[in-house]
Amino acid sequence: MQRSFNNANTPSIESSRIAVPIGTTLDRFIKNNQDQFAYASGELSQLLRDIALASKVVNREVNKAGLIDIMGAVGSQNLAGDDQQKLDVLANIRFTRALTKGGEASALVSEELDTFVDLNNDGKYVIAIDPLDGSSNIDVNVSIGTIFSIYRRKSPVGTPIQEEDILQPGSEQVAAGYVLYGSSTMLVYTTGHGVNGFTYEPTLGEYFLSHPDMRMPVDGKIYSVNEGSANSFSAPMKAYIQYCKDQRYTARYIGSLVADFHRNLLKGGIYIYPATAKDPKGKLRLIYECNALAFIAEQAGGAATNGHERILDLTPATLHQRTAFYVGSLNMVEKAGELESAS
Ligand code: FDP
Repeated sequence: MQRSFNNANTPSIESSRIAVPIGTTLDRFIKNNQDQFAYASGELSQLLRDIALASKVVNREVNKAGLIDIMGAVGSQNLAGDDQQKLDVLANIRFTRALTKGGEASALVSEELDTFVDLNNDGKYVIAIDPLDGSSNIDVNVSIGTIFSIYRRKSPVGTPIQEEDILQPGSEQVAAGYVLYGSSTMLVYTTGHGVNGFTYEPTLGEYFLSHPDMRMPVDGKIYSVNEGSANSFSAPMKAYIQYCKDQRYTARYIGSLVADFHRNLLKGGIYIYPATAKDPKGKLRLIYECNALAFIAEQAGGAATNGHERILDLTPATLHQRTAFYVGSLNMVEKAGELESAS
């Protein structure tokens, strides 16, 4: 089948494979691979380290969520209308602090903030982040995650941040990743040269390379979708679900995007959040949820679309724009797309 939905165009993932022994720390890995970055001046490396550091702090809080009074809603809602959980707020503070201190980032977009923040510095990068995704799972001890995207700013350094810096298509990402706070904590990221996963060793306080050069199986047998909304799915979407059942695929839906994505990345599968009656444009946010996972999926050999178009080709019109999201194994995403296009 044509790989029309995977335009990753990586300098051959084969050739960019790096011989790295298991036991390599994240810091060393970043340092050893710094020359792969298009503009290798060390600032992007520092941002990745800052993200890793903040994730360790958030990991600590997530792990003791049941022990102290940080669980439950804080009483306010973010712009998207979600109840803000205390851990969401805390994660937002931790990541914002870590990412703004060093001066590498000149602007920050967060799910938890109504508008973007112009950091008024000479940083070359713009960060989009969902500090704690899957917040409805916090109170029930189910895996949650952090999602991040890093872009280079377009407007000249030293001038105010412009819309063009913030509303960039996902294809402009220079790095993206996620942290999964699960049975173990993992950081998975790409800089456009394949995908690597690191597992946190809490007693040493270090991430170690555990999943070098991650590849998503081209075919999978898992479909992840909230079938409770199936009555309001489009006819092609209903047809795709029926197709999955006819193929005797396995249904697995945690309802926590990073966890569902990660499982499908490892085992092969598709995650779908389509348009529904409640969310006619889809529920997930393009800039700080879908773009990062789409970049990772493509770099691992998978694909991501909105049912019709490649996610990474979409130019956002607004900060909190939503989109339908089909992400996972290449053949599965293409099959779902074929049904959509046939309608
Ligand atoms: P949540 O509302 O818990 O924050 O990003 C939003 C998200 O979770 C995803 O993590 C998850 O996959 C999806 O929404 C779940 O939505 P439904 O409950 O509508 O299935």
